[in-house]
Amino acid sequence: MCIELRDYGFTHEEFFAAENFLNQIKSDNENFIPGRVIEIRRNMYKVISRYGEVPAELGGGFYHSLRSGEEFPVTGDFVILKYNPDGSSLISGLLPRRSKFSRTDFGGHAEGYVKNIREQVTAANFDYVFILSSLNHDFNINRIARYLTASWQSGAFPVVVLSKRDLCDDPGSKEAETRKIAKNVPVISVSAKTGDGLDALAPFLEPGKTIVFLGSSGVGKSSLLNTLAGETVMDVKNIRGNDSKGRHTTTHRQLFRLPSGTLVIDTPGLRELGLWDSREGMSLAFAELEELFSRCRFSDCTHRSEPGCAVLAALADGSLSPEQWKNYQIQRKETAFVEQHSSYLKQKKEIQKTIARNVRQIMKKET
Ligand SMILES: Nc1nc2c(ncn2[C@@H]2O[C@H](COP(=O)(O)OP(=O)(O)OP(=O)(O)O)[C@@H](O)[C@H]2O)c(=O)[nH]1
Ligand SMILES: [Mg+2]
Repeated sequence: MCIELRDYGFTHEEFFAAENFLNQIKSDNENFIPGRVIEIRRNMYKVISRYGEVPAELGGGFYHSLRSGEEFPVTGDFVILKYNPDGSSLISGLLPRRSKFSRTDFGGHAEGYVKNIREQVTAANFDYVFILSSLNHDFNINRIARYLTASWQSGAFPVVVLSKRDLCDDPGSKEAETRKIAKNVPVISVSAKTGDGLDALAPFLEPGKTIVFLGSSGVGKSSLLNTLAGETVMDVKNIRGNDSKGRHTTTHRQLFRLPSGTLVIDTPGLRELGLWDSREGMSLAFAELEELFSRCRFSDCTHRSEPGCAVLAALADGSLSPEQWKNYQIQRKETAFVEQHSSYLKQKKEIQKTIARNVRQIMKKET
């Protein structure tokens, strides 16, 4: 079997990154080939390569580079394989990611205090994030707002997909409510069951582009994938009747190629989305709100009671909703907390300080 990796989203960028990697390890061994991770179960990887789908595991050299700060590959990652035609191939390197979706892993949360919180990368190298939220009783605007921040931070473009349109009498009002918090983002309501609204997704279903489906359990991520694929590629289970919650049917992330040539990463529903490093994502998600800050009379305005406060004025004239202001404050607090408690982000800050210092030195020399 001969597969064109290009059909799996392998762009020129990744091609050159792969060449670069092979130059660095000084290998012209033709068994070193690029591939894309399409599924991970425990420690076993499934990687699509020019030889089709191959089973793979992490090579010893890769573990070595993990110690120096390299990350574990996730679904969607482009990797370098040491190809073994007779068994498991070895993943020897991870190519740079052009986007990644991260959440906070509170794994170190013990006895009431936080030991160490870490980044958990969910998926990589996608062009669009479909944030799915269902139009049934589980509709939750604050949750969409959190997903928007994390999606902007990922480096890809968010699209809000309101699912189960057939179960909602007035999808228009929910769409309008969502648009208020999802500025500059397409908001599309669809039904995977009847096919209603799916046409509006067409502009994003481009060949070679990758879309990651995110959202709580039971919102219909796998159902939408099945409908777009035209066949059942993922299991789907009924939600609970009493509270519309899902049953965590999908248990691991998987990448599929649709008949249109679009790649889709289906993910398990997240119980909660702890925001990771999200400062830039917040600035994009709340661009209009943050723009207000520059219009306050006092530069250190706390937006509580000061005269000439643009935020209070926007709240008073209705151009800023109290919910959105509350969302902003909660997310800002959470982001600050993560910044304080994560060693990675402390390092990032240190690097930023060094960069700023270097820039100042250069400026001094030039003047
Ligand atoms: N009426 C209706 N039901 C839907 C629609 N889409 C999904 N469902 C139902 O919602 C339930 C959950 O769907 P899934 O596709 O398994 O949801 P999921 O988001 O993949 O859930 P997890 O894998 O647990 O994260 C199933 O009973 C589906 O049949 C829709 O458009 N209309
Ligand atoms: Mg699913």
